[in-house]
Amino acid sequence: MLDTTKKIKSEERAVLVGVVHKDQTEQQVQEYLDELAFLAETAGAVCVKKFVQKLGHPDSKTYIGKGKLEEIRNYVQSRDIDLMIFDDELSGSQITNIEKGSGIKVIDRSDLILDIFARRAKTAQAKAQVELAQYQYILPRLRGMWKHLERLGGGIGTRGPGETEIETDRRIVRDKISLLRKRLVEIDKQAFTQRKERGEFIRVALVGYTNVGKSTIMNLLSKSEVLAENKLFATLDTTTRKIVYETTPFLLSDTVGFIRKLPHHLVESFKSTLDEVREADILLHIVDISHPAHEDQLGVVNKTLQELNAFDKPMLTIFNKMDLYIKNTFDEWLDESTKQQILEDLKGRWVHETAGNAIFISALERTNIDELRQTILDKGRELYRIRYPYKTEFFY
Ligand SMILES: Nc1nc2c(ncn2[C@@H]2O[C@H](COP(=O)(O)OP(=O)(O)OP(=O)(O)O)[C@@H](O)[C@H]2O)c(=O)[nH]1
Ligand SMILES: [Mg+2]
Repeated sequence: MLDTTKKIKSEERAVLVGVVHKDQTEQQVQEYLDELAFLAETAGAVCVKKFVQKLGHPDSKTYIGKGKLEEIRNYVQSRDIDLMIFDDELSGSQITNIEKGSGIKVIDRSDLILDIFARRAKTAQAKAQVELAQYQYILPRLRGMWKHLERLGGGIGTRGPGETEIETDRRIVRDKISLLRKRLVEIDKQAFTQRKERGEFIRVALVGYTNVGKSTIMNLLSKSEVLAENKLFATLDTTTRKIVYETTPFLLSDTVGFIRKLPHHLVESFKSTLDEVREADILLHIVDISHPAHEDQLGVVNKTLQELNAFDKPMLTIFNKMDLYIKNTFDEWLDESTKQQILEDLKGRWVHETAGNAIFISALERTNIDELRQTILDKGRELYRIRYPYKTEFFY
């Protein structure tokens, strides 16, 4: 009946579909599709082509217009394509209609992200969180997923045997959801007790868009070996390590990355993993300065932090991948003083926008890491002094 297992098989050939809405530019949508392609590749698919359509209003039945759907159908049928991936969220009936119109499997961005999370989840907590989000995603789409309903013909779909089966499925899904919620409450209780035992440590959390270098920085600062790779959502579970800088102990946590249009249910169900962010004393917001959309990414992260009620904490913004930025921006003809000027302007702008709380590093080339450590230490000590004035002597 219900299938929450992998949607994408390895090496499946996919086409991507994006819509330019009223308030968007074509270039923006192309960037979104680049990110969608990265997501699809992370899930094991091979992206063959991107289709874009400008639309005032998405079609209620097929999301894109009939002509576009026809064009895509002609393309996929002659080229052995397995899968169509939409950048926007689709309803259950839209998925069914597009599948009928194209003859191939259709998924949307949320579904793809859930699929990646499901593959990446290792711990019991992460698995339960992803499963919960998957069932919540499925619940309003059950009707569309019941393909055999089509055979019942028009007008009958709201009653008869199909409806009973949908109701049965809905009940099963609701039961699953409440079971998973209960399981997560239990896991949360244990995690809460563990976190309480951490006492007076200053807690620092690495946050940021996915693939910006959080785990690489975690490894650098804490000598741990968290998986860091050039794929989206390499990290799902929070890892926490104790680090001591000049006798001041900190707890440093590496957390799951954010992305634009993160399925709402996923944020909801990952709230407990993100407790580490909510309960942190200091946030290290990592930004990949070499990414063309880094400003958008920074905005997405700040918005997600607001949703988590974690935006009002002391924050240091770390602009990472400076090596790549320099490589991408400067060509060999540019003279040294112009390069310096460009770098100073860039840094000046961000130092201003973050009220002085910005730092520029390359985790890969280990540039400016000592300065980063010193800044974390200064901020940590400042907090410790405010919080435990009577104990401060111990550290100095
Ligand atoms: N050029 C360059 N690459 C970097 C730098 N820091 C990290 N990377 C690379 O960026 C990729 C992502 O790094 P991760 O540390 O896994 O990023 P993350 O933010 O933990 O990513 P997720 O856990 O997937 O959200 C890896 O291939 C790193 O080697 C840097 O300073 N320069
Ligand atoms: Mg990571």
